[in-house]
Amino acid sequence: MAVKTTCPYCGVGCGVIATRDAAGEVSVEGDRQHPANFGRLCSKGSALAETIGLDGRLLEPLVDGQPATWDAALDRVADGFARVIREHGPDAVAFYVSGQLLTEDYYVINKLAKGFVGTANIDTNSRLCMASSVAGHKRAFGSDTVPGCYEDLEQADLLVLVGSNAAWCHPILHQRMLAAKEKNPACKIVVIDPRRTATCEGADLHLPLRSGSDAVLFNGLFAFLAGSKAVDREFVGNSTTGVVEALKQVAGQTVAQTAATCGLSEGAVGLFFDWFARTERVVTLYSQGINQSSSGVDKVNAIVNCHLLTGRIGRPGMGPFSLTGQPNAMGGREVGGLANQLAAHMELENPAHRELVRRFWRAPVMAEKGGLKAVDMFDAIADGRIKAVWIISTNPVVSLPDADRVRAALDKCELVVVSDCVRDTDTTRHADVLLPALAWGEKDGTVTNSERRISRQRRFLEVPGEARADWRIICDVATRMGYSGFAYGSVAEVFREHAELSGFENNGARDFDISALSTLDDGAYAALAPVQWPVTSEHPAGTARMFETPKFFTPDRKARFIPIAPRAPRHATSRDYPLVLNSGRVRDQWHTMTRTGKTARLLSHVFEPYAEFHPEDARLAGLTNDGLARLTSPWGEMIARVVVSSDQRRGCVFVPMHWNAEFAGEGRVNALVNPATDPLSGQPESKHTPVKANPYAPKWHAFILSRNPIRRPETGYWVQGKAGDCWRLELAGETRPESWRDWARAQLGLEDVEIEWIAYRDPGAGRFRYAAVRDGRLDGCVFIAPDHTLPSRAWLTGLFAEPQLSANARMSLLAGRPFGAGEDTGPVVCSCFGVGRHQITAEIARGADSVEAIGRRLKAGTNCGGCRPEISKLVGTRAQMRQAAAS
Ligand SMILES: Nc1nc2c(c(=O)[nH]1)N[C@H]1C(S)=C(S)[C@@H](COP(=O)(O)OP(=O)(O)OC[C@H]3O[C@@H](n4cnc5c(=O)[nH]c(N)nc54)[C@H](O)[C@@H]3O)O[C@H]1N2
Ligand SMILES: Nc1nc2c(c(=O)[nH]1)N[C@H]1C(S)=C(S)[C@@H](COP(=O)(O)OP(=O)(O)OC[C@H]3O[C@@H](n4cnc5c(=O)[nH]c(N)nc54)[C@H](O)[C@@H]3O)O[C@H]1N2
Ligand code: SF4
Ligand SMILES: [Mo]
Repeated sequence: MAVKTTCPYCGVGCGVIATRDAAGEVSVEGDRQHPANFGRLCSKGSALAETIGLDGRLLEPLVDGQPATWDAALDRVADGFARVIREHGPDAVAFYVSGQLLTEDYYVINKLAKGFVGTANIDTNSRLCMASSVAGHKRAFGSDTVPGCYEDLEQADLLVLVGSNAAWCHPILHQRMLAAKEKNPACKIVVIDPRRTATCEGADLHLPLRSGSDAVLFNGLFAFLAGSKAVDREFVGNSTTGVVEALKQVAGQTVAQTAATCGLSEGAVGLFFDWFARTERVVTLYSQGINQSSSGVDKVNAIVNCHLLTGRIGRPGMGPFSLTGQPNAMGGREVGGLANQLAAHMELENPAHRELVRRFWRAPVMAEKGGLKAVDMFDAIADGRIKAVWIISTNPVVSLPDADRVRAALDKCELVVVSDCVRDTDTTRHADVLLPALAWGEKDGTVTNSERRISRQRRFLEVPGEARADWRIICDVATRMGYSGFAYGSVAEVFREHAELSGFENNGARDFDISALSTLDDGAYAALAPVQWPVTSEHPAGTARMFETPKFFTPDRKARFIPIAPRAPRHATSRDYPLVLNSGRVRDQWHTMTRTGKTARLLSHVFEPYAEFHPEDARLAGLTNDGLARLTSPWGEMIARVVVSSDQRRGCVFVPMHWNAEFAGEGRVNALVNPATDPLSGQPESKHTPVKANPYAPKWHAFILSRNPIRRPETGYWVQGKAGDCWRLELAGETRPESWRDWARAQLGLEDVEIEWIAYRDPGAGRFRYAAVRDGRLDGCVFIAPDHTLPSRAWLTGLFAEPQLSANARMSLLAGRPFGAGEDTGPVVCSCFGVGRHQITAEIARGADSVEAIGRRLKAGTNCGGCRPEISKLVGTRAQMRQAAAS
C-alpha cells in the first residue's frame, strides 16, 4: 500500500510516498508529482522510515506520572483549567503550541482559547521562528503575505540568501536553486552570513558580515539603489507610500560606511550592490539570521524596502522571500496561532474582525486584546500570573532562550499539561498531565509550506496504544469544559470550517482566502492535491504569485516603505563576555532531536554538541580542536566539543541548538541564550548572546560502545546516542573510580555476567581499554584516557558489525588503533551511504577531483545530495568564489 503524504520536517514541504509491504515494513521515497520536490528528499526525509518505531513513544495518558484512562486525564485537564479560569480569570491560563501542528489541530486550539476561554494567551514556537517576518510583512503589505513561489527561485538571475543556511535547513529548495544556476550561467548566488556555511559552497559571493548588522547593509543597498537606474518610478509612485521618509533615513550612507559598519571590504559590498542594482530578476531569501533578532522586523523591512524601490515584487523571478522553518509555520499563521492574531489572517485588535469571527464561531467570550508572547508567557508562568499551561508539540525547556528559567517556571506552575508523541523530553518531565499524541504517519490533516502550498499529511500507520489526534484531544477537553462548537465528526469537518471562515465576509479584503475548499466532501478532502492559496471561485486552482496586480492589503491598497534606523543587538560583548554566541542547525538533526535523534544514521554526521571557534579566538582562549570548552553567559552555561575553523568569523562562536538533557549532560545552548526580544514581533535574539569560553579540562575522558543501552552518568560531561548497531556514550569526569575495570563493567551492565574480557592497562599514562566479547562477537568496549586523544569511534563501531572478531581485530582493540589501511572511515560525511571523511580524502589523494568523481567511486552525495557542499569543500573545488575578506 502506497500513501502520498508530506514530510513532517522543514517548510520546503516535500511530498513523500510511504509504502508498507506485506510484512508491515515501511519505506519512503520522494513524490515525483509533488511540486515542492519533484521526487527528491534530503537526508532527514530519506530517514523517515527509521524514526517511526514505537521505542520511546508515549502511548498512554499519564496523570502525576501514573498511567490513567483518557477520561481521567481529560477530566483533570478540563477541571483544572476551568477552576483556574473561575478563580483567577481567563488570562490565568495559557496555551503554548507549535508550527508542527496540523492546520486542523491549530485551528481548534485557537478557537478554544480566543473564542471560548476568552484569552489570547496562546502563543506558538513560531514566535521563535517567523514572528519578525509576519510583522514585517504586515507593516509593508498590510497582510502577512509571502508574495512569491519556488519557481521564482529558478527564474531569478540573482539569489541573495541572508541569514539562511539553506543547504542544511532547506536542502531540497537549495538543490533546486543550484540546479537552476547550472542551467542559467547568468545566475549568481550571494550568501550573507557571519559564518561560512555549506550554503556558501556553490555561491558566487559570501559576505561574512558583523553579527547583527544586516539592517545597515540593506539600508546601504537602499541608498545605493536610490542613486541608480534600478528605481521603478512608476511602481513607487502608483503603488507605494512613504518612500521619501524611508530615503531620508539613509541619505548620504555610502558604500564605504556600510562596509566599515558591517565589517566587510568595500569591494565586496560594492560588488553585491552593483549586482543587485543591475539585475532585474532578484529574489532575496531570508531566514533566522534576520528573524531571530531584537530588531528582526526592521531587518525584514530593510530588505522589503529594496524590493519595493525597484518594483521587484509580484513578477516572475523576483521578490523578498521568507523561508519558513517548520512544516506548518504558514498554517499556523493562517489560523491565527500567534497571541496577537485572529483566525484567517484577521487582527485580534481590530473590533470588526473580532465581531466577524465571534459571529462565525458563535463564540461566548472573544479575547479582546493581544495575549502574552512566548518569552513573556513563560515569565508570567514564573511569577505565578499564569497558573495553568497546556504545551502542545513543542519542547520549550530546550528551545526557548534563558531555558533554565523556563524549566524553573514549569516546576513552579500549578498545572502543566503536555501533549507529545514522545515519552521523555526535557519538557514532558515537568508535566502533571501527559497526553499521548499521534505522530507523523498516524495522523491526518493539512500543512502549508513556504510558498503558500497546502498539502495533505495522510495516515499510513495504525494508531499505536492509546494515542489520539491532537485536534481530537483539544476538542474533547473543550467539550468537557462545557463549550459547544467542538463536536466535529472528522478532521475534514474542521478543515471545511476553517476554509469557510477564510471566505466569510471577505470580498477580497483579506489575502488568506481558501473558500473554494470549504465545500470539499470527505472524499475530495482525502484526495486533495497540493494547492497554493488563495483558492477562490476566481482562482479555483490556486495562486502561484501574489501582488501581480500591485494592490496590497493596506487601507489605501499601497505598499509601505518603512524608515529603518538600525539598532545593535540588545546585549553587547564586553571584557567579561568577549564572544558572540550564534546558534542554529546542523544538517541531519531536527530541533530537539526527539525524532531525528532516534536513528544512528542521522546521528553519524554530528554526534556531539560542539562550539565552533575562529582559530585566533580558540588560541586566545586556550582551546584545542576536539577538546572540550565550557561556555558561560550571564544567563547560564554549557560544555561542548571544540571545533576550530576559519569558517567562523573572528569574535563569533557557533553552537547547534539541538542537544538537550535526554542526549547530553550539559549541552543545552539555550541555557546561555539571552531572552531579549524584538519590541514589535516579540521574537527572541537567538543569534546573539555575549559569552566567554574556557577550556574544560576534566581528569579523564572516555567513550563506551555497547550493544545494550549504557548507563549514563548523573553529572559531568556526557553525550549519548545510537551509533551503527550499538549505543555510544561519550563522557568525561572530575573524579576517578577506584577500579576502572569495575567501572567499565558497571557501565556496560556486565557486573555479574561471565564474559570474555580483553584489557589493556597503562595506569601510569592513565590509559585503559576494555572490550567484552560474547560468543566471539564484540559486545561492548570502553576506552579511557587522560585527555581527548581517543581512538576513532567510526572504526570501532564498524567492529560491532563483524560476526566474529578476527585475531587482527582483537590485537587492534588492544592497541587502540586499526591495523588495516582504510579500516577507519572517519566521521561520516554522507549519511545516506555511510561514507566517512577519510574515505573521501583517500579517493581525493588517488585523483578524484570533483564531487561527481567522488560520487562515482564511493556513491557519496548521489542520493539526497545534502553532503555535496561538504564533499566540494574537501575536494577543494570550492566554486570560484570571490572571498570577501572580513576587515
Ligand atoms: N537540518 C535542519 N533543518 C531545519 C531545521 C532543523 O532543525 N534542522 N529546522 C527548520 C526550522 S524550524 C527553521 S526556522 C529553519 C531555519 O533555517 P536557517 O535560518 O537557515 O537556519 P539557522 O541555522 O537557524 O540560521 C541561519 C544562519 O543565520 C546565520 N546568522 C547568525 N547571525 C546572523 C546575522 O547577524 N546576520 C546574518 N545575515 N546571518 C546570521 C547563522 O550563522 C546561520 O548560518 O530550518 C528548518 N530546517
Ligand atoms: N538557541 C536557539 N534556539 C532556538 C532556535 C535557534 O536557532 N537557536 N530556533 C528556534 C526555532 S526557529 C524553532 S522553530 C524552535 C523549535 O523548537 P521546538 O518546537 O521546541 O522543537 P521540536 O524538537 O521540534 O519540538 C517538537 C515537540 O513536539 C513533539 N511532537 C512531534 N510531533 C508531534 C505531534 O504530532 N503532536 C504532538 N502533540 N507533539 C508532537 C516532539 O516529540 C517534540 O517534543 O526552536 C527555537 N529555538
Ligand atoms: S527538504 Fe528535507 S526536511 Fe525539508 S521537507 Fe524536504 S525532505 Fe523534509
Ligand atoms: Mo523555526
